[in-house]
Amino acid sequence: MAIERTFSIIKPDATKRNLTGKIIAKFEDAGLRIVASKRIHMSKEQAEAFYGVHKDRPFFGELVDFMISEPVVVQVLEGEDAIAKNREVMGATNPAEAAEGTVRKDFALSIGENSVHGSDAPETAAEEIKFFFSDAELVG
Ligand code: DAT
Ligand code: MG
Repeated sequence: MAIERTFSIIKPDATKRNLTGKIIAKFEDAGLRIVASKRIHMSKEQAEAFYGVHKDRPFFGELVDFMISEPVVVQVLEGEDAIAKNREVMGATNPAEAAEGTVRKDFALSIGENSVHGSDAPETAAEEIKFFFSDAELVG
């Protein structure tokens, strides 16, 4: 296993309920290190571009509106096998199917308002990190 970097978003439902620290604790407890972090309010254009892969799905409009409804915390997480590890810490997309102790099991409100985003593969991790961070902002 190699040291990887992955991209994470703490979503509006979680920032609104003041859960940022509790979610970061789960990342850190799993051995993921935060090498970049900022709180932003995404524009509609950013949200549409970031989730462009889902543009033809029926929930796209709802997803974009949700992502711009409140601030989010965008982060880069680093560690052994970070992409898969983060997906494990997050839990299944649908909180009803998420394993015990995962972020989504503990905090998500619904399949849409599911508290966190995480990259799903090395290529998407690289693209998503670049979308929000310059190289100078990544401090390992
Ligand atoms: P994940 O966030 O687990 O990678 P995904 O990439 O399939 O899941 O979908 C991206 C986001 O879109 C997901 O976090 C929440 C929203 N979404 C997915 N399926 C949905 C559905 N059936 N209804 C409403 N929102 C959905
Ligand atoms: Mg996804």
